[in-house]
This record gives sequence, structure tokens and C-alpha cells, in this order.
Amino acid sequence: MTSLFGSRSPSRFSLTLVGAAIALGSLAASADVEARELKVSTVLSDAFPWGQAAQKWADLVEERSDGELTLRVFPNSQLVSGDQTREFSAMRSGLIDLAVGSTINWSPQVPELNLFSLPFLMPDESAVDAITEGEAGELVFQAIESRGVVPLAWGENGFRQLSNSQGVIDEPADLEGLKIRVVGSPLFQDTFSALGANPTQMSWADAKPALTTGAVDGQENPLSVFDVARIDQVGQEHVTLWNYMNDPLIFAANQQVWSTLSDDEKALLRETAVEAGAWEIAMTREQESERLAAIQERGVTVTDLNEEQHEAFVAATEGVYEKWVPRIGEDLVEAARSAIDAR
Ligand code: X2X
Repeated sequence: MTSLFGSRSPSRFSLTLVGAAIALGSLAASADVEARELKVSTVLSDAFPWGQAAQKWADLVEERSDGELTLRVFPNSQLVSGDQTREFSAMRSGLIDLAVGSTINWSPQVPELNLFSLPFLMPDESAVDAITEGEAGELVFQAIESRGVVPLAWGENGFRQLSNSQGVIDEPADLEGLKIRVVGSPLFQDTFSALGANPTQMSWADAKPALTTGAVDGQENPLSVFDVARIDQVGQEHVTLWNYMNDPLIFAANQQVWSTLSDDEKALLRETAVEAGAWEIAMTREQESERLAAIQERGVTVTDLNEEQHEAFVAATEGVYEKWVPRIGEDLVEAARSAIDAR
């Protein structure tokens, strides 16, 4: 008995020590891994420019930190179970470390981001740049920061074009009664209602099935998304090029995570985000004409609006400004307008 007790006691003791050491070791290891591997959320995968922007960011960080810092990209809104409108909140609460996200998807939490969704505000790419690179862009970043997320750089999902399965759309009356899938901000409900359509809000994950079954007649997305996702295969035979809004992407970080990084790491993350964003914006714009050609080759009708047709859409959606400019902020809209005028 004594010998048994005597022999068990030390072995128990040492086992406990070993166990404690293992536990401590794995704690240290996981803290280490957490400190070095950051999760990046995106809606679209690297089959799309959006996902490629995030991957480029990850590649640059890995390269320049000599593997000290790793970004792991989680596409398809998987960190928020497919609900892209929860991405910003998840980043604020720490569920997501970093994101390359859409202004549309974050606008329920950051009303200022609805600026980019104001119909026909930005006529061309240089208008988008005039906003993002100037005082208005600065104000947008401040708005994000004031809601607990650190904005780092701009990217671009692109000008959103209208597609549908029913026929050519070149005047507001053509939208009458069409069921259109729209994204997360209530502003889109107002724009499409003003045009006489019947807008239905749903996530990207639900959009393609809804188009496939004909539950909705149309949708709006940049040509790159239409092309890569093969939206033409689900009956969307008509595209109207109306440039009614452009959806910039924003690279950003959770504030808590950001505060744990060294100055060098912060500088690295910011500089690589800026580089990846500039790279992705240039690529997206450069590919636009090939995208259009590819879509046309597959038999999709592409409709360009003439000046008069364009004006009819502008006039029909003016009411959206009355309701939304106060929510976005008069000063911000004014800063954006003067930047566009001065471009
Ligand atoms: O859901 C969409 O339409 C998408 C993929 O473009 C966005 O996330 C804004």
C-alpha cells in the first residue's frame, strides 16, 4: 500500500506538471497563432476581383512580414453565415479581424456610406476617384472610424448595371412591376420603388437561386460579377448599362486587433491594403471592356442609354435624394458634389 501510494504520488504529481506544461504550451501557441494570423472577411471569392483584392493583400503582407503576419481570407460571407449586412457589426465586435467590404453592405451600420448609392451621383470613374481621394472620402473614413472600425484603403466592386429576364429596359416604364433583387441598404428599396419596380432585398447567397427559379426577374451588379457568376445562365438575357451607382470596397480592421499591433505592423497592413486596392481598382477597370464583350458573345442584349433616356432615370429617382441626403449628411454630399464638379 505504502509503496503503491509512494509510487503513484510522484507520478501523479509529475503528470499534473506535464499536463500543466502542455496546457500552458498550447495556450501560448494559440495566443501566438492568434496574434499572427488575422481573418479577412469578403463576400466574393477570388474568382472575382473583390476576392482577388483580399488575396493580394494577404500575399503582400506575407511577403513583407517574412511570414510573421498571415492574413487568411474567408470568402462568401462565411464568417457571418452568409449574411453580408452583418459583416460590419461582426468586425466591430471582434468576430472578424479584417475585411474587404462593400459600402452597400456596411451602410446599415454606417449611414454615410449610402453616399455611393445615391442614384446617378457619380457619372464616371473619375467622379468616384474624386470622392474617395478627397475630402469626402476622408469624411467617409471618419464615419467608419467613429463607429469602431479602422478604415485602411479603397478598392472597387464597380459600377452596377441592371439585368433582367423579361426584356430590354431603356426607360423607367420598362421596370414597372418587375421583381428586382436588391442588396442590404433600404435606399435600394426606395430607388427601385421610385422606378415602379418591385424590389426584394436578399443576400448574394440567395440571389442566384432566386434568379434561377424566376422568383425575381432581375438584379443589379457590376459586369465583373455578372460575368464571373455567369448570371446569363440563369435567364438574365438583358443588361442595361446605366452606371447608376458605383460600389467602392473598403479595407478595414477591427479596432481591438488594430490596437494590439506594433507600429510597424500597422504601417505594413495599411501600405499593403493601399497597394492591393490600387491594383484591384486598375484591374477591374481595365477588364471592363472584355467583360462586356464576353457577356455579349453569350447572347445577352446590352443596352446603352442615350442622354434623354438617362435623364428620364435621373428624374424618376430624384425623390431618393430628398429622403437620403439628410441621413447621409448634407456636408458629406456637398463635399462629394464639389469634388465631382472640380474633377
Ligand atoms: O450582393 C451583391 O450584390 C454584391 C456581391 O455585389 C455585394 O456584396 C454588394
